[in-house]
Amino acid sequence: MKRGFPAGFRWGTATAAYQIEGSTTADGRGPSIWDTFTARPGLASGDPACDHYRRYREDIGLLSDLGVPYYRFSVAWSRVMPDGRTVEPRGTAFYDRLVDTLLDHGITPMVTLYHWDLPEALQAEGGWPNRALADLFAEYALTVHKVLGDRVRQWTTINEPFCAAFIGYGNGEHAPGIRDEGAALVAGHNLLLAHGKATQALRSGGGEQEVSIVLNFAPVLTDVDDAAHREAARKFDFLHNRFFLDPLLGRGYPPELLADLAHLGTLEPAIADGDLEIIAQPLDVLGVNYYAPARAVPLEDPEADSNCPLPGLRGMDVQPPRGELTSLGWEQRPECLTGLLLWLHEHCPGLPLVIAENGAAFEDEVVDGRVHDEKRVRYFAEHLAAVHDAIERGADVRGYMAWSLLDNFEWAKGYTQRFGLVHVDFETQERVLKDSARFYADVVARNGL
Ligand code: GCO
Repeated sequence: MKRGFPAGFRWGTATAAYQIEGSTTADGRGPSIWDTFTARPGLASGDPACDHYRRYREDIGLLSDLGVPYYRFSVAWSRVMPDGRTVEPRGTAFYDRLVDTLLDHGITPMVTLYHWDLPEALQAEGGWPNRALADLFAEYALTVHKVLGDRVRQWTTINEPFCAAFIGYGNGEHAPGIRDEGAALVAGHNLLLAHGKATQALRSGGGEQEVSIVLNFAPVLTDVDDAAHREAARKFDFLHNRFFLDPLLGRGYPPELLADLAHLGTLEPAIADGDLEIIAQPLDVLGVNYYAPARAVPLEDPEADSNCPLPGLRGMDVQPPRGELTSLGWEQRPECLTGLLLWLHEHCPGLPLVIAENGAAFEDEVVDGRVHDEKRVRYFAEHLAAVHDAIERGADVRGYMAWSLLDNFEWAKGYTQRFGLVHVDFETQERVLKDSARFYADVVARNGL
């Protein structure tokens, strides 16, 4: 073995409720914004997805066969509280069974409370641009903690607020499909506030727990090292990588970012007295999602809108990716993961990091019932080596969750993109381990590459 990971390194796989569960009307579940959004023409529905709501035992059996000791999953707010407020015991019972079954197999559950599936009833009240959702989210967090807190230690409040705010309410490519940049910025702030209040609620629930939030990062590359390119990269970097991180660390929004967004006129008025203190609750761990870098280029007209999810971030454009791409068209740059982890280590002193998602979509080759996915194996091998490099150079990385256990519902892309270690035939729901699953199981068993 060339690269050993630290003792106790947490190896896991990750999924999200709406991407795998299906059964969207079972046992009193209420509609979420993703049910409403995917009812639009041309979009695939998240039901049945992987039919995991009914097949969870089989899926946990797969996890157990693979010998991967941690499992990150999300709870659907609309199952636990169909209208966003009233508890549905059949919904909480599902997660109760799921956690028990994981523990029976010796697998440690890591719970994410929000992976984008807001109850539609709360969207009807304005969705995330409505500040009142922060308190409702804290009540939901406490409810789930009451049910699972005796067995679950690892809690993540929110997954990728960048996407929930800016892709959901900015460019509208994700649910709820709203294009209103000013509202998107307020949604971003309210998601942070919701995180802070939920963290307080979880801690008030007692017990020994580790609270985190999961952010998606995109290191920004430029072709030319001059002032204009550096400024274009700075703008995108601050929006993508620091809008959420800096307030969480107690530093507030970076002043340059506030200046970049000032003409939209909504973010600063949304910050009430005391908000930044609530947002800056101490974190035990930072969840890091990394898939690909971004490339930035300056626009000559400083007033020109950008092509990023928040067009009002003026004067820069995101350039097309380069090199051999994944099937989603994402650039493969493992060295950017090393750089990101080292930067986070410096930027967030004393905060342990866990990679909460990393993985790639490629087409699988199915031959005689075996599923070959050489490109995914290579992607994982290179990115794990990149994580190892970062650890060797001092980054405090405590774990790695492969995205994803199963091929699943890839949001606006429906079922066209396969990210799984396990191949799912969406006609028959048959699961078959891919070569990447065997590769990953081997890494986990040896705690190294
Ligand atoms: C995330 C995503 C996952 C996606 C994955 C690939 O947390 O980033 O929400 O749900 O499936 O990122 O796009």
